Amino acid sequence: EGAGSAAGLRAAGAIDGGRLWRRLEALGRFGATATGGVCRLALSEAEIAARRQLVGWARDGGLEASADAAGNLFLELPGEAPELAPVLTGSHIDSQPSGGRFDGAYGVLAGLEALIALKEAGIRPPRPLVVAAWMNEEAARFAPGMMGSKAFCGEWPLEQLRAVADAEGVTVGTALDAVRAAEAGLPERPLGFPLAAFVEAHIEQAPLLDRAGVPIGVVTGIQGTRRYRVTVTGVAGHAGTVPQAERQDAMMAAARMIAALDRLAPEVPGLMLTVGLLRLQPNAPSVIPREAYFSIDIRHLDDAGLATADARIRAIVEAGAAPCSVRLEQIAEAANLTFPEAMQRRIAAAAAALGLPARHLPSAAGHDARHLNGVCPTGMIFIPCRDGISHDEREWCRPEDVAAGARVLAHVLLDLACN
Ligand code: HGY
Ligand code: MN
Ligand code: MN
Ligand code: MN
Repeated sequence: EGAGSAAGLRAAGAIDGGRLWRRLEALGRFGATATGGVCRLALSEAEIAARRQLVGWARDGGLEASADAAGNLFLELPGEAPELAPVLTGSHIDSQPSGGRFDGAYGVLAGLEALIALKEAGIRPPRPLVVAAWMNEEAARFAPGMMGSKAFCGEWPLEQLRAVADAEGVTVGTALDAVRAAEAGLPERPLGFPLAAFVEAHIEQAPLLDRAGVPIGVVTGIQGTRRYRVTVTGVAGHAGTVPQAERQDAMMAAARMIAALDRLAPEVPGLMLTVGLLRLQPNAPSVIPREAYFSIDIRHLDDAGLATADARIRAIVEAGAAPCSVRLEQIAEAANLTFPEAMQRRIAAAAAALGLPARHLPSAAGHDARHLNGVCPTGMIFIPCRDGISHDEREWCRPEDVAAGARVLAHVLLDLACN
């Protein structure tokens, strides 16, 4: 499989693991927190500065940079036959508010390293090779997440994307215009262009590879998910004077619902259920809350499990509302997906060609590859992260795994770019 595999070995051999590791550390300084993590929210000043650094590294390495109207950033190694559809790799550089320096950034920097290594090895494949840094994968500032890749794949109109606002009322459109102004010299690409294939390298964000001591994951698919927002509306009042029996306390109604959701999770085997965001209005200790707003994030490796949980969640929210009122809004839904066997085989063959142990596994976390899988042959390469910890400042990887994943990526990209 893969006409380019001899050259693929050369490309993998050209990977400079030390440079990749130093760039992961350097990118981690954009939005660095005082306690060793990263807070680099989508379209924030920190992300704009990080994008500028990526463009600088790409241009120093002889690549071309561009961006599209959805704020996706592209770094390109031109091919011998520029009219051919490119092979795309990449991930995201926006983070959770208390994230780590590997989630997302690894896939962008491993892709950059692969393209620069190819250039340095004097390898110029027929197809162009492009690295994407997708806009707003994490949904930490603007919800839902994976906005940039969703718009790129034609699943979301740009106007709708631009209208989404963050908790301060700043819209994606306003933030995108600020990024555009900061990147005035960057050529613009059309929103969405034909692709030969997409491969995303990412940390596993779960402990299977790390515990098994296996450096490469051949990702078989992505777990299904549904995301909700619940708004409970009560009546504000003085904490000391409103008799308990007369209260319409939005916090206590939300607490009843969340306690019932906590009991639901073990009743649906395989269900992952998270209430990660809770906002009270007016959020003052001596005022009975008039509004409680919270998130529900469910995941399940079986679509039927998601449907069962969905029905139970709706019943729980209704049952817990009185004497307040409640509105449940589903903001995202994505079924379980399986990546094409041919892409899985290519990744497994590349790991084997490089003498790297590999394990097939599904992704429990969501990724932009979900959307790309709808428009072109798509695959993912995992590397281990320590104890599977992610979406937390303790996220960490071994330098040898970081380099190994980039070598497999370079091999796969070249194979794809030669076909
Ligand atoms: O939530 C997710 O699964 C993704 O990592 N943002
Ligand atoms: Mn990620
Ligand atoms: Mn993430
Ligand atoms: Mn008072």
